[in-house]
Amino acid sequence: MQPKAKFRKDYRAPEFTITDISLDIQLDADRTFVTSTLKVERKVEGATHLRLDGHSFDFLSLKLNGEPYSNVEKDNESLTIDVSAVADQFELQIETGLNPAQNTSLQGLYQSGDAICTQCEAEGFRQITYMLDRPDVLAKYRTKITANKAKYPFLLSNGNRIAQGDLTDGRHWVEWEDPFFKPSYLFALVAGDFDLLTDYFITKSGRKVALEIYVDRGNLDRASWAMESLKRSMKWDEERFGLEYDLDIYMIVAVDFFNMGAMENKGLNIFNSKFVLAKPETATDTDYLDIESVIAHEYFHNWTGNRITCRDWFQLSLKEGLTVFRDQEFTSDLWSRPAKRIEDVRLLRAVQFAEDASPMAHPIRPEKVIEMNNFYTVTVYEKGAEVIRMLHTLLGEEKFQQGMQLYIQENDGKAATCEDFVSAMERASGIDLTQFRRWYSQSGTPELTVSDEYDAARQIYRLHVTQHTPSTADQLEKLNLHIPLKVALIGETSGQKIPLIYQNESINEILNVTQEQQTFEFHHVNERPVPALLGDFSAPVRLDFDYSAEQLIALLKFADNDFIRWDAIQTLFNNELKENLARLQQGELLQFSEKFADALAMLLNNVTDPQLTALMLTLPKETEFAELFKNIDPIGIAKVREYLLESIAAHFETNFVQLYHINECGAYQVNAEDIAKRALRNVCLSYLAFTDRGEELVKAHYFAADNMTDTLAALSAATKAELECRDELLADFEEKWHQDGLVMDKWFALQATRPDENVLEIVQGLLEHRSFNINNPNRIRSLVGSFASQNPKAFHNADGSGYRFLVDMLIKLNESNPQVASRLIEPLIKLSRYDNQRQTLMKRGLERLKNLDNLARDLFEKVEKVLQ
Ligand code: B3K
Ligand code: ZN
Repeated sequence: MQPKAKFRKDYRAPEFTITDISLDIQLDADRTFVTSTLKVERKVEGATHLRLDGHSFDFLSLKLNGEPYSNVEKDNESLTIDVSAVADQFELQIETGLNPAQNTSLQGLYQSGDAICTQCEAEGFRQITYMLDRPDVLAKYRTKITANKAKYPFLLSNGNRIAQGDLTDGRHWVEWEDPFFKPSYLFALVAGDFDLLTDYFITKSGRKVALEIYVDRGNLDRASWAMESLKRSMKWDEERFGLEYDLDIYMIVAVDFFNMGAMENKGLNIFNSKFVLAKPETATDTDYLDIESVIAHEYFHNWTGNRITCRDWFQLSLKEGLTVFRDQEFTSDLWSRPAKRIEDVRLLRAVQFAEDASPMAHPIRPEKVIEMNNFYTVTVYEKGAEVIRMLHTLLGEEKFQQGMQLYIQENDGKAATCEDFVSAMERASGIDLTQFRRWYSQSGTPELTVSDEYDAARQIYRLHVTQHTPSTADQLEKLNLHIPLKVALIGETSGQKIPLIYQNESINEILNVTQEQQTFEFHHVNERPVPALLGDFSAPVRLDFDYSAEQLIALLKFADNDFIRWDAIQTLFNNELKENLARLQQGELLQFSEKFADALAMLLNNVTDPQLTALMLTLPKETEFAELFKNIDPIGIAKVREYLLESIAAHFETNFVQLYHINECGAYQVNAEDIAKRALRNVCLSYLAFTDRGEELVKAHYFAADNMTDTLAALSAATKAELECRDELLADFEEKWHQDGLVMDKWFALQATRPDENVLEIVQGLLEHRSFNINNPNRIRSLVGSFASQNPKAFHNADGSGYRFLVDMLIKLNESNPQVASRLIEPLIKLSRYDNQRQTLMKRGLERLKNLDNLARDLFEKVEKVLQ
């Protein structure tokens, strides 16, 4: 049977609802029994059949109003109960049996190490028991867990602990009650033995909230950063959004086996241990910041996600786009706003733009879904956050916050839609968002083509703006969007910022682009300006303006918007790459242009902001460069990129040495100043690795390091520059850390992205490594995922070996963990971007998958879309 698609337009309110759920869970890794007692209410008069979702368990019994009941029909994914003769309110009792230890899908109830935990979003609850498993059914939960006390001293669920006791047979039980109505996807349960870090937070209204972080035994020294991050998040949400936590307890549990980053279950977050555990020897600066932002993200969901949830899964961006926007703002307020913006834009351009150009293109509010797990995408999340950010730009902070208040007032305790949100913003601000709404229904990356014209005699400057959204796999026709375009004008010779004036009136720096073609006119422009376009990346679009190198250098020198300065150097990098790729393809010699060298020299000779300089000096990754082209030449890009690396290193060796020494830090500390210094120093190291002093310097850096940031920087520099010392360093690292999976993930990822010709062989060998485990998603992502998505040169080897390897892995994962498989397949479904020969080979791989007789719906949805 082929999996069937669901459409947004087919949404119907449920005919029945469930108001109370009482779960009695007899827990054991090999055999768990769940008794679920549901209070059901008929919502639509005359509704005769109640269809409950459920699969992958043994259905043991059903009672209706206390009596065994058999007037039911059961299929592979549901149980339909004939309730035609029953009153409008009734009670169901359902008994199921499960085997968590054998559940490798990591959805529903499963074993992670020695613990047992749940993952229910999006549709995992139905793997535990029969349920109206949809987000618009909100119920109150009471959960009693009984399990062996020695093996599972902690038994956790949502809400407040209301009772507990010991049994005589070595088991104990704990009962939890969650006073808030919630959808089934927010249900959680954890059982295990942990080290526990406790703390508390006093909310702005003076309530004391107990904070608890559960980690594997022996990891207590890695939990404090997460705790501090949580407290900072709680405080920030009170200050910036006026939102206060609502329960008396907030728990976070770190587990090693987890399909994603983390999960915002009410009062009981479950986290991938990668986003909790940190100490200087094991975590990099990036890890520290990532942990803080994921902790914040899940915490922020308590309001945007849990108190107000989604009516249906098509509305996912309602909670995800908004919550990503909130976590981005949190990080920007606490650290460097421009640095955060730049990182986010890099991700958007490299990954989201690529998604728009792929068979998986979809609007932030999808119209059609086969497997919901496939839609937790960069489009729904990051582009979704961009849409919220544009609203913020158009409304300003004050009106935006008024809109938030209204949205919360109207929707608290409900399952809402994206429209509910936009409508609140519209009414609170009085700004017409009719055209803006199209961002929710239209997929694809809009292109803004801009040209200019200067009338020196009349001191008039004009910007001609054209918008065009190319059609996407899911949608041929595109409409004009409302695009906020942030501009500044900078005097080409004076470097002065020119005020924006139209007919003697000051005008806003945000231009409203709404038509296919528009001209914006500026008066009293007394010298030829260089336009700084799309400041702060004010909209998720591709911008095309034909800047000369001189103009880009002027922006680099004079723009006061850091994003614009960074973007100017990006454009210089991009142009340098494009020109050289053309040379390479025509068999000409590669050249390092003087203009480009001038720009870099300017940058290197005026370092005032180490963090920004580090970002500006970072050469875009292969995958970022790839997005400049419709047809990607992976081998050519890798070659030219390496040529640029080497040329920059050779040209500026002295500067890099100098900066490397100036930016040395004392003992390791996680603070903005040191993070910035380390970032700059390690960028310098990455270039210096390609010079004659590389060998000595990198090795010394490695052995002098007192923290993972520096250790990894050295290891990475050695690997990328293929230094002689790299095998010694890699072996040293492996010996030291082979028992620590999270740390080894960094090592696996480096191995998978080695520039060596025989990297695939190495990767295949590592599948047998003592630290590798194919059932752990983190290990798979770092070894197999990094190879397929971060080593394009090897993955796209013309002999097709990279594709064959990935497909072999996917065939295995299709059975054990389809959700992870479906993430891993991404580079393969983007085949239309490559030459015919590669396309043929990629197609062959996809057909192998298609012909499997048990292809999971996750992979089916993607394979089907490509081969169509
Ligand atoms: N809401 C979860 C993601 C669930 C993914 C389900 N496949 C984490 C988050 O976005 O915060
Ligand atoms: Zn989220």
